Amino acid sequence: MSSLSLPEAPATPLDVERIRQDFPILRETTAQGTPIVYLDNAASTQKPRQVIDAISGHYERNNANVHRGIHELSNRATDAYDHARQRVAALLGITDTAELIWTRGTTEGLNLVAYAYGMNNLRQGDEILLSVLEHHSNLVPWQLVAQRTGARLRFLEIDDQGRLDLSMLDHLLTERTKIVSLTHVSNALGTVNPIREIAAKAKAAGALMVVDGAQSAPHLPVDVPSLGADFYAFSGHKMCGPTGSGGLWGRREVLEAMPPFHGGGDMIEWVELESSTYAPIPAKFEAGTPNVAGAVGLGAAADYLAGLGRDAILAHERALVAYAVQRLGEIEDLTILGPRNLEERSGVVSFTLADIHPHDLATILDSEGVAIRAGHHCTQPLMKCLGVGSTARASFYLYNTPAEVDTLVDALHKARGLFGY
Ligand code: C6P
Repeated sequence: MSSLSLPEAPATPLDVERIRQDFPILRETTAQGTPIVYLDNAASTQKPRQVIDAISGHYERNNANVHRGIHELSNRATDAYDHARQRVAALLGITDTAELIWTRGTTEGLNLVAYAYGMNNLRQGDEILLSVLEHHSNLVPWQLVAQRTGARLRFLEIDDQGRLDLSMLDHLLTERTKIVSLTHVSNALGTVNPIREIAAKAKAAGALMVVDGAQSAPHLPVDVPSLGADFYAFSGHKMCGPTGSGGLWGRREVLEAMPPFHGGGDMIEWVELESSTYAPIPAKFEAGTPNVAGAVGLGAAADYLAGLGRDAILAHERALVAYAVQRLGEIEDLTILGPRNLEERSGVVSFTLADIHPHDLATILDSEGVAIRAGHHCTQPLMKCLGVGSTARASFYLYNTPAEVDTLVDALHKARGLFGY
């Protein structure tokens, strides 16, 4: 068995065995009684007891609509809702909490910017600079803006390790560039982009900088305002929070100058039959009854991550990825995509194994209790660039262990055998 000759497990600053006790779902097994090894964290992370309790506690003790009622429960719900915003803002280094707008996740945050800003400010001849690394959520909204306004989409390309070709910035960033919208971390390859450096160049060119933070907020100790961008979108469910929760940070001046995205209750100051004035930010962008329990759960998730320590989480993931890359490297015919320098990647390891279709690999791994994602990862243009239809992707988080990496590797050896390699 490979366990006889395993490399030494990496040192981690986290007490992972204790942390795992916080996550009830990690005790789940398959129908055959095999422990489930959850390595699909880039898609969605699991939730600790603290988050689950915060949500059920909200419904058990504080549930009512917010900002409307003058009664005990509405006041409690409003306090919890506002407190959650402060907790999430604190985690991300946001000092002006009005700059943090609740959304359903990254997709909604990026659409908010595309519609409320892009549709209203761009015109024929303007350019939007994206990259071939982008998730569909940071492509399709801009395609819609371009189709409607006549703006043109331009793209940064990547090198053979999936890193952005920053030399292209010199000729792609011009006075025509009105928006630069890039992912901080690639969900398909794990590449960490030098956002601060790019944002500085975008600003110098007079463009607005938008950051897709879906894969950075959960994993990196991000201090959002200091990235130098104008917008940063993230998803709660990828950082121990509930599905349907998330946020968009925007620079106050830009948010105040922008028209609303959705119209309805709670986002107004005064309404006449023919026109309205709007509430100050963030309410201006939060029409309708919000996802109060989602915000409360995300607030609890922010406290949980802050309690573990953002640097410690990153160090743990880095150690785990280094171990995974080393162990996966032992498997013949396995190719790891993305940056070779581990400092340039996050907790995502995308790979192909011989000519086994990634969906077949994922199915065999699933029969061994190992959950990975296989497919195009909502990055079809990137897959085309890489010359692959799809990849298999293992993605790690704060509760994963080196032993789980070993289980992944054993399952891949088994898959290889089943395919006659
Ligand atoms: N990526 C993955 O398995 P939502 O769905 O709104 O929470 O996040 C969208 C999104 C945007 N940008 C990046 C970089 C992302 O990784 C994601 C979500 C998941 O990779 C689901 S496709």
